Amino acid sequence: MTVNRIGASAHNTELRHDWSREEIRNVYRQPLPNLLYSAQTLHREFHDPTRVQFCQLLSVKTGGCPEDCAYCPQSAHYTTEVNRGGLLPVDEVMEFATRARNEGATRLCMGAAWRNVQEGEDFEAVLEMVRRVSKLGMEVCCSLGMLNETQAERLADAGLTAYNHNLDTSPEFYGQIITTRNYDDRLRTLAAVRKAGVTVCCGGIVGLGESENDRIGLLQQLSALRPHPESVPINALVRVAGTPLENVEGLDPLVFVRTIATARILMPASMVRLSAGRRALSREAVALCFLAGANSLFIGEKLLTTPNPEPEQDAAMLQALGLEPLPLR
Ligand code: SAM
Ligand code: DTB
Ligand code: SF4
Repeated sequence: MTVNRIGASAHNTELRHDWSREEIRNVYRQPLPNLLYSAQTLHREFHDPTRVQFCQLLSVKTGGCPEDCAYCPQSAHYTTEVNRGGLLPVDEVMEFATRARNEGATRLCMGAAWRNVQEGEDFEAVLEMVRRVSKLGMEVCCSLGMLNETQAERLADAGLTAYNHNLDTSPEFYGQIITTRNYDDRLRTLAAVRKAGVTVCCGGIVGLGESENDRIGLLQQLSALRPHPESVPINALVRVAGTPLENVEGLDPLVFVRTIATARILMPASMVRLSAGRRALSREAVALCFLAGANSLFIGEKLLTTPNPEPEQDAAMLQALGLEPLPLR
């Protein structure tokens, strides 16, 4: 990395948006030591490898979702243990956000089990949540389903840092996981977010029963976005009883590591987030994810509706790995 006179860093590696599946396959399939070496090299060019950003999730509206995403415990199409709820009161969200900030989180992600954003009381309340959380000095991310340009602009005006909307998997496997909306719907929402000047948080899920080619297809789609999503969450499927994917074969942790390393190589400047599914990974597998270039994790007892590792266990893990929280920029 070179540093110019005003202190801004100029990177030698040019960001590419034209990776072909063939090229990505060659990256992904390398012997693991070579894959991790390239991922580490790029990681170090753009990021401090000893720092990880702590994010915290909050489900502000849980369950009863009209979409049929096969992985999701919040879909109304399946019978799961998730209880439906209305929108959380703004004060409750603020209490949660303040606690999260005190525990080291610098980003709060609020999720709602909606197909899409609709104008009205609930959206006004979400805008108020965004305004108030951003005043705490935290990055604020929302994941509220599809939205249009006007709604994206209103979120931007409220102070939203990022909007999370995942492509989840390859275009050709997508239809086997979700039938109630298509890939183009997702891309349209991402374009509206980008146009409003909100940063994009977009990634996917590994372990859905997809093929290697589907993981490569997802990574190709993500890397073709211009600019790259600033934030790329890589989730390992949390298999939830009652969903169609409850009995899908368990994910090989090294497949997860390879996916993260390839994401890091294709999108070196982005935050690559080790997202859902950490509970099923050993401490050593998580260490490999960080070596592969992940630089963020979710802290706290819960993800949206499913458990996350215990905070004490996470603290011990980070201590053993010598990783420090990334302070607010
Ligand atoms: N309803 C909104 C949407 O789908 O855009 C926002 C919330 S939704 C829960 C956000 C993301 O969580 C999904 O796109 C999916 O990638 C991830 N997700 C949901 N259930 C999951 C599970 N069981 N395991 C891993 N990731 C999951
Ligand atoms: C993302 O990619 N992962 C987060 C966030 N975006 C909203 C959600 C994970 C949800 C895991 C299942 C649950 O707890 O309900
Ligand atoms: Fe609804 Fe989002 Fe779950 Fe799909 S992932 S069922 S859109 S909450």
